Parts: sequence; C-alpha cells; structure tokens
Amino acid sequence: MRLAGKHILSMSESDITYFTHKGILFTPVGTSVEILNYVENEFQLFDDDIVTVTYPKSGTNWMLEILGLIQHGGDPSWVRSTPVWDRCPWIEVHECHQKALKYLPPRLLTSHLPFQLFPKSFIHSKAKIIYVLRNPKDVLVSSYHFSKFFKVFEDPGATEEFLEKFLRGNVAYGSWFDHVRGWMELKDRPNFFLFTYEDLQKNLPGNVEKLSQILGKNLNSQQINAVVENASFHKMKDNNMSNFTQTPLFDQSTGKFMRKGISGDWKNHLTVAQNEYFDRVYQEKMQDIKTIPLWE
Ligand code: PPS
Repeated sequence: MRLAGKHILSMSESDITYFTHKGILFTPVGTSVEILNYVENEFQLFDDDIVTVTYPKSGTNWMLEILGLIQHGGDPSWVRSTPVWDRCPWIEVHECHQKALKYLPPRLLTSHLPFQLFPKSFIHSKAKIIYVLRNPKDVLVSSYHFSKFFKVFEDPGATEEFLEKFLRGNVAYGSWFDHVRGWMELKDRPNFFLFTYEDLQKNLPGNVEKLSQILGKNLNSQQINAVVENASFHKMKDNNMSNFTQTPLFDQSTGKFMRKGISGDWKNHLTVAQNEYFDRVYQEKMQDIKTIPLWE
C-alpha cells in the first residue's frame, strides 16, 4: 500500500500528521484532498448500492459482516475468504474506491464521511444508507484504544487529552456530534435506515430480519440464525478476514481490533468528573435532536 510517497511498512506513528479538508481532520494514509474532492463530486452511487455509514468505532465492521452474511443467505464462506475491505470497500480510501469502481451493482460500500463530504450523486439516487450509531462514550473509549495501535492515526496522547480532542472534534473524521447531526437530517428519507450498536446487541435476530428485508432477501429462520451465529463477536474475532490481524496497518502487540465488543465500557474508563463533563457537552450540542436514542 502506498501513502504520500512513503510505504506503509516503513512508517512509524510519529510520521503521521492529520491534514484538514473543509474543516475536518483526515489521516494522510490512503486518502488526500484530491481523493476526497473526487469522492464528493464525481463518485457515482447507483440505485442498488447499499452503503454502511458510521462515525468510526460505531460498529461498522459488525454491520459489514452481517450484511455480507445476509447477501449469502447465512453461508460464511464469503466473509471467511475475502477481506472486509474487498467485500465492502471504504469509498474515501483510494485503494478501496478503485475496487468499488470495478464492482457491479448491487455493491456493498462503506464510508465514515460526514454527510457534507459524501458523494453528491447520492442526493438523486435510491442507494440505501445503513447508518450505525453507538453511544459516543463507548466510541470515545474504542477510539482511544484503536488510535494507539492503528498506525495511520495520530497517537491519542493521555486519556484527558484525547477526551478534549474528541469533544472538540479534533480527531480523524471530525466531530461525532456534527457527524450524527448531519446524517440525522436524512432520517425521513425512505432510503435511510438507522441502527444502533446497542440494539444490535439486544436483538440481533430481529435486526438481521429487518436488514434482510432492506436488502431484498427473504431469509428463513435457519438462515437468520446462521447470520446471527457467524456475526457474533467470537466468530468475528477468529475470522482473519474481519479481525484486521492480516494487515501491517495495525500494531498487534499494542491492541486488538476486536477488543471487547461490549456496551458501557466507558464506565470502566471515564472518571465521574469526565463523565459529567461529557454529559454537559452532549446536552449542549444535541439537546434539539429528539430522534436519537438516549444512552444510560
Ligand atoms: S472502524 O475502525 O471505525 O471501522 O471500527 P468499527 O468496526 O466501527 O468499530 C469497532 C468496534 O466494534 C466492535 N465489534 C463488535 N462488537 C460486538 N459484536 C461484534 N460482532 C463486533 N465486531 C466488532 C469492536 O470490538 C470495536 O469495539 P470495542 O469497544 O473497541 O471492542
């Protein structure tokens, strides 16, 4: 994989400095201002496309595993033989969108882009958006750990420092609050579907059924059970096409992509004062948004 003149294998974390595009921070590995402009203005979405959109660390890869399994009637062969970035390319990552351009519809695509940078071609298309939301406190914790071992992200620094960066949106892909607010503007569109990480945990079979209908697949109960089983945290943790153990982008000695897979881990990380501070910022930024779930 190439990055701005450097090879990923010769890179250390100190080489990484985010760049800003239209007010949002991005890692220079795999993307650039040119690619982001191309994706926003020229990338064509087709009516049959299914795009999983998330703020990073919200359960993207879980959703991608579920969708890949649904597409194959619960048969795990595809998700166990093809890396997730080939199954469901991230459109803002150069190598991935080059692949996406060659795929025929119906394509499974992925994006972490905020709505204002998403392909303009979406506006007049019937492409389906599957938006996954997760409690931002768990996103913060997952992101903190991830930034320590994902070599293309800046070092998160101390917890206190990262909390401040996260709440101000000075992290890759910008502010969680702005991302969610931007995408929620689409909530009434018939091709926008909202899922939450927490609800996937509470009722995976029900959500798999709903997703099957969105994909136009009528799975029987045996197939739904097969999707549920093969998309479990433990099955995904052992699937090296989904657990990111096969890529040089991760320092496997400092963390694991399939870390804990639970809700509420923030309680093990945030102090009472940090939690209260988070709540104050959340209230201030999200008080007028009534449609998103309340997290405990
Ligand atoms: S990324 O890097 O932005 O694409 O990460 P993303 O896939 O959005 O989020 C990673 C977190 O999702 C957890 N995960 C799961 N949880 C429950 N069940 C399943 N099957 C599953 N698969 C992935 C993963 O462990 C990360 O969360 P944390 O809290 O760090 O464990």
